[in-house]
Amino acid sequence: AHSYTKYNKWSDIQAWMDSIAASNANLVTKQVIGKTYEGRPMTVLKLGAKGSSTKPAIFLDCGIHAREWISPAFCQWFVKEAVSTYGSDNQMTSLLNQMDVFVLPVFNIDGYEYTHTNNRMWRKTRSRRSGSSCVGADPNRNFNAGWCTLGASSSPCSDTFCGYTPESEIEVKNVADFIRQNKQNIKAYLTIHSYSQLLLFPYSYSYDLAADHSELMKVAQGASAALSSLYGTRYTSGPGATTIYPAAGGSDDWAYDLGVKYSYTFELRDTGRYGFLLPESQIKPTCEETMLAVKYIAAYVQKNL
Ligand code: 0X9
Ligand code: ZN
Ligand code: ZN
Repeated sequence: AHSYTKYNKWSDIQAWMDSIAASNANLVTKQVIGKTYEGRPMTVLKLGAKGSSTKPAIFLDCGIHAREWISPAFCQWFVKEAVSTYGSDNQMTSLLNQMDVFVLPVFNIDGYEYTHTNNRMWRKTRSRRSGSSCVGADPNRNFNAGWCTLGASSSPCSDTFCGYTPESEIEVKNVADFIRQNKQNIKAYLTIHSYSQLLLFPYSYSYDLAADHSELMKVAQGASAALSSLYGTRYTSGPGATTIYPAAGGSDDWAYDLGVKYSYTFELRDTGRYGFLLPESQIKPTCEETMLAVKYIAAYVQKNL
């Protein structure tokens, strides 16, 4: 059964999406953006007050990497908070009146399922190709942004395999197509990973500073301060290449170069004590503090439309 304070398996997340969309029809629409390699439906929940025409939007995804279980937990938490505080929380109400938030709760569903059934530490997709017995590519090395030039491997057996071509992974292609189709409206791209407590922004495929570096840094520092205000969790902000490591083919750099200025990668708790195996007791505090950072960025984007 589904619980916001447990790590839910895919079938429970699927049932939860049906149920939260059905019981909040004024605010939530389900949209399938394609299927995974193994045929699972990639479902985006569009959150926003209905009625008016197309609104500016934020795209939020979770679960690009299969073993980072706190990430899908956050997307579920975000949807819960959105529907339960719309109409009472002034910021959430104003946000969803003026903007839409597209939430993809699990990007790499096949990999996520595999971590529940076979190998808890799996990272990649589950695609296969004749010629190699190794399975999957790293979805966050498969976007068309300096693809496979830096911090990625061209070996199919590596955990950071960049894939055979940019967007060779169907999950990456589906998300990239969706963002391209909606790029006029999408003002921010937020992607949730773990772990290390970092708030990263472009670039990771290059040491060059982004054209919007100062503004991206200012917003990241504001968001980190908001996050820390709840329990004192410390975050570091900065461009990916120098703050974590150089690595090409990531979704954040790709979205930014497409024209989505506010492009951020979160690396949630912790800093390594539990790593990917973050205890379920930390789901609630992690999600509550992360909400403050995401809402900070959303408010900034909304104010600067
Ligand atoms: O290496 C990654 O893809 C991310 N770290 S993780 O431990 N979750 O795998 C960091 C991504 C930063 N952005 C880019 N490299 N574009
Ligand atoms: Zn990751
Ligand atoms: Zn809350």
